[in-house]
Amino acid sequence: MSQEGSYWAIESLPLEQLRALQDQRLAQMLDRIYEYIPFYRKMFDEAGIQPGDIKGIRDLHKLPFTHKSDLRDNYPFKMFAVPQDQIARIHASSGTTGKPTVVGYTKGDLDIFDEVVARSLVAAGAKPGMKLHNAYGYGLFTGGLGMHGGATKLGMAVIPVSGGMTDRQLMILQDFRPEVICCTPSYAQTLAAECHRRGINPASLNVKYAVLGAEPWTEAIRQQVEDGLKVTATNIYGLSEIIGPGVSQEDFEERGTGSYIWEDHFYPEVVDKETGKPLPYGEEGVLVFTTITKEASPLLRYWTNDICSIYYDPNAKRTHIKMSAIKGRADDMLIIRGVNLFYTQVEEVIEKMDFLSPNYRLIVTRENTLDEVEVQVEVKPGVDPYNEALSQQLQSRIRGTIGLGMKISLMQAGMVPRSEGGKLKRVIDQRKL
Ligand code: DLL
Repeated sequence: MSQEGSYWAIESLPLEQLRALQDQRLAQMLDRIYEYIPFYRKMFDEAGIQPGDIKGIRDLHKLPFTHKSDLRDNYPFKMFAVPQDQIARIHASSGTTGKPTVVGYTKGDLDIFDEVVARSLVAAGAKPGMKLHNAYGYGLFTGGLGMHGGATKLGMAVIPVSGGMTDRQLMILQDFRPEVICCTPSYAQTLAAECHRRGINPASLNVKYAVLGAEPWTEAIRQQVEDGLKVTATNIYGLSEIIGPGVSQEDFEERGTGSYIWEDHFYPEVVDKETGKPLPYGEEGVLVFTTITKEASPLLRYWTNDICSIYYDPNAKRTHIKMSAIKGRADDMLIIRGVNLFYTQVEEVIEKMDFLSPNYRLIVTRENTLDEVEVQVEVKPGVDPYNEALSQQLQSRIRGTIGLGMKISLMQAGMVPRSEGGKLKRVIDQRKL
């Protein structure tokens, strides 16, 4: 069987067999973490539970969550479940405060990483023999090396460009003629805008597929990238703690219907943000993952803080569960004058107004005790940014849908900072400075 064929076998496994596989993998994982990770042994003992009491995935909800703070408390290597000499690679994700979160990989874990990224690339439209322009950063960040390994495994040629240096990226896109590009959605916007500015006809490039992730994005950004680079753009999701990119991926023929979670490796739950109770399929809450195959850094019920829903799609090609696009992170939620706000809500309003581009940012300030949000957003070419009526239109639409008054600053193209390659900061919260 070809490699793609063997992926298909697992991705189309009937649900009953998938559950049996998950149950078996979970049992082995629980035994391992109880035996080798003191943090988990203590957690089980304190809860009065033995690994054998958990009969399968259906009992997972009886166990406590693991939080990012637990990883920090066990910094750097105390959550590893294997001896140091079996560690083949170490990645780390830098938080906004304090020490980074450290993740170890055995050789076996790297094989899983390669496999899930290769499967994601196939779902995104890539094929062996194609070239991948990899503009995710190489380094401790999992994006660059993660995509690299998966593409190599699939039989692609990797161009390890890494992030930044847009001039060089454009030259490589033109001269090396890769069929697939991967980068953050905001950087794909930058590349599309630069092509336009320099008069490079995107149809003259050879790129057909864009695999975009590492930050939230919307259908408006998809449209902008697909039109601007003449590609089919899909969403790739992941986080270092669980493995890196390749935890879930959208199929290029099922765009907009959610991303498949590779649940033979990462078992997902969505739980209530306040109570931690599992929510029914389709309801929005915090995404939680249990890694059922990882050796070095296995995690039980890891609280990702990402907000989305999970559901089985009856029209899907594969049997695996899907997740909706991430709305934001629970800790990214802004509280403005008592109203909860995700920046993606403002983005959804912006994308419905045909005089605006999806290049925007929010500046949050506090005057005495009053929170203020300024929406800086670029108008489309040919639109007058000083047109008061347009500002007012946006302002009243935001007030009507979100329930908050915001200051509107319409801007000319190029005024809102662009991604230089990494994750783009859409919110500048000056209250915290
Ligand atoms: O961002 C891994 C990755 C690399 C994913 C390349 C996709 C592509 P971290 O740096 O640990 O890992 O950040 C993980 O980024 O919890 C989400 O909040 C956010 N995130 C990642 N992918 C998406 C996505 C990588 N497709 C954190 N949509 C996660 C929305 C995303 N948010």
